[in-house]
Amino acid sequence: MTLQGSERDDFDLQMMALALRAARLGLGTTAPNPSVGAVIANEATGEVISTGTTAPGGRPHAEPLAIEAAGEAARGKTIYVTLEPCSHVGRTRPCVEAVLKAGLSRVVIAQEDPDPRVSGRGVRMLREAGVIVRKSVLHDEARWLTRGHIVRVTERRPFIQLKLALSNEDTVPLAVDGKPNFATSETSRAHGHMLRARADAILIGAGTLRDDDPDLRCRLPGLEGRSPVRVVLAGSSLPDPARKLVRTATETPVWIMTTASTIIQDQARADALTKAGCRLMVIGGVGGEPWLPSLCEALVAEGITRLLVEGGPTLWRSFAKSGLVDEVVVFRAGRAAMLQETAGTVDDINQEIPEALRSLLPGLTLQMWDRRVSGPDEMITLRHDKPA
Ligand code: AOF
Ligand code: ZN
Repeated sequence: MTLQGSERDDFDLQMMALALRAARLGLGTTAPNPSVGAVIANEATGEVISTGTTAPGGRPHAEPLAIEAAGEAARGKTIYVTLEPCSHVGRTRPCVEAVLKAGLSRVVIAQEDPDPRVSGRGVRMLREAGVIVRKSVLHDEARWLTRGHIVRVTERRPFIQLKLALSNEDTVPLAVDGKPNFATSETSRAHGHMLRARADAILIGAGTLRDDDPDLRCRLPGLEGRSPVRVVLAGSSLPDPARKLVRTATETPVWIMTTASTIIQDQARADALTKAGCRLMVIGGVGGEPWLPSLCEALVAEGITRLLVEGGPTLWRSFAKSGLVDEVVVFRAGRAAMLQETAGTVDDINQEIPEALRSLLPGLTLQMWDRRVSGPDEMITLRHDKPA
């Protein structure tokens, strides 16, 4: 028995949803490669045979891992992949070759790979070899999940996610006596740490470094190894070497991005920071301030595909004004009770974007994507998506 028509479409959707879950597991671990998910399944029986996620560091790719796990059982079956299988010879043989060798008879993909080395060639090679290929299953979701890779290739910038924590009056909590003033709950902070785990790099401005003296590592139990590179954007002056971040630079990397003139002004401090294990990186500036497109270029050149911008307001505003924002995650302290119960859907009332975001993120047209309870707080995800 083989599934036909709408039954097969449903099965394809279910399997692609599973592949997307597999891909999500690798976010923040595969840069500069995208995290891809693959599932091998038997359409006739509905059995899931194996799954694969791009390995840490980006190789092996997802498909050969799923194929290896399936062994001979892959023959004649279907593979679901969140990105078109690659056709180029990289550090290993192309995934298309592995798919053909395994005898898979059908390939379902969510999206084509914009990498110029692939870009539709993977699909063509499979079809020429007689494999049935179905495209664009759960395309939009996959596109968002893989956005870091897409914008790296097409725009020379990483996926940019802003994280904001606001007090119950929707103001930015100020640091008190050099300690961050946490407005949001433990639950929201755990969510925040999850965002860190899924990022390749985390960025703060010099002001936040001075006022909060943050650590910026992922401290979720079991995910301590998932701390991203910590990047400080230092405008007019270099950070104080006594900061916590600098003192832990040999454990988790710290990159200080600044302009050439800022380094020249304080060469002694630049030397002290380098000696402490920080990496000083020169980026272009405009009117004495670092230029964000130059920061993006420097990050992409280092293989960063997903950037989490944690603070503070000056930095959020600069990113918003430059239109360099993909997603905004806002934690609003103590607001859970005000959230309308909508059984998982975002209704008209909940579509309203908090007024405070207008001044914090000027010029951005954001779309409400998700709104939920986070302990006593509210967690909102907004997206800034240009038409593809
Ligand atoms: C796949 N499956 O799991 C991933 C893919 O440097 P390489 O040789 O590893 O190739 C990297 C490119 O491969 C990357 O730019 C992207 O186009 C693709 N990633 N492809 O078939 C995977 N991660
Ligand atoms: Zn591949």
